[in-house]
Amino acid sequence: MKLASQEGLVPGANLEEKLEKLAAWGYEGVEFWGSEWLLQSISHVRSAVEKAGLKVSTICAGYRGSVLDPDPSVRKQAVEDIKARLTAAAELGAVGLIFVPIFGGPRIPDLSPYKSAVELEMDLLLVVLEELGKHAEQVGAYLLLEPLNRYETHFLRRVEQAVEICEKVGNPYIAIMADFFHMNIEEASIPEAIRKGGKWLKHIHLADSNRLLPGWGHTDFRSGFAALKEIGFDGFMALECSVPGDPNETLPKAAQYLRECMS
Ligand code: LER
Ligand code: MN
Repeated sequence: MKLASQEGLVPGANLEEKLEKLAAWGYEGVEFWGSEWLLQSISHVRSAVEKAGLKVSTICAGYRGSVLDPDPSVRKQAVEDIKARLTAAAELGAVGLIFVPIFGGPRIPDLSPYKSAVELEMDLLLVVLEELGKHAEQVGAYLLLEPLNRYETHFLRRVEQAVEICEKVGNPYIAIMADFFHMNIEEASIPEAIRKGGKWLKHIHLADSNRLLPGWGHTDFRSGFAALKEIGFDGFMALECSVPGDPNETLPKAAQYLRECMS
């Protein structure tokens, strides 16, 4: 298990300074937001990351549109943007692209008694994932389904549901990332959710119960990390949270705390 942080959490005048600090504090990877800037800066980012002795763990979202929108042009935009970010992830040597199927409520109408909005969304998602999975496989980067919590989505909230989707699609490049903050709200047991995620789990987001840095809330990271060890997870766990206090002190302290929880 390797520690990473989202780039936006790290203080510094430029990318090089941020990466240098992360490496000095004991982080091994960095996660980038999937911005247009990132897509235009592949070689700069690759050399800066290499120079710091880090790896790009993942690209987090950043695509426009939505694959579950009723407007075909909005869906097309999402599919094109997601493919571009999967390609960028492969070029950066990252594990893959983090993908949330839909934020908020349904946008597709309820057609019951034929099919409810959620049933229609699931049908549509499976078709879209087949196409995205082919691209992911071709470039060699995972598309990582991220379950959120009930306050952020009506749709995909538990790791077990994501496993069902992966099994239905049947392409190993459609996989899962689990976020401790969302699991803390939605899962009856975080270790059990991780065990169910098993081989499909390729990335982790770290935040405590209050979405502050790990160690500033009451989530039990030890039992979660023990379950990750049990399933043989050897990927990155990236910080995605608010950083209290002076990040120059609290980011290294969080890394130390997380290493203690892993041992
Ligand atoms: C949103 O709450 C979240 O956890 C992000 O990783 C989604 O891109
Ligand atoms: Mn997350």
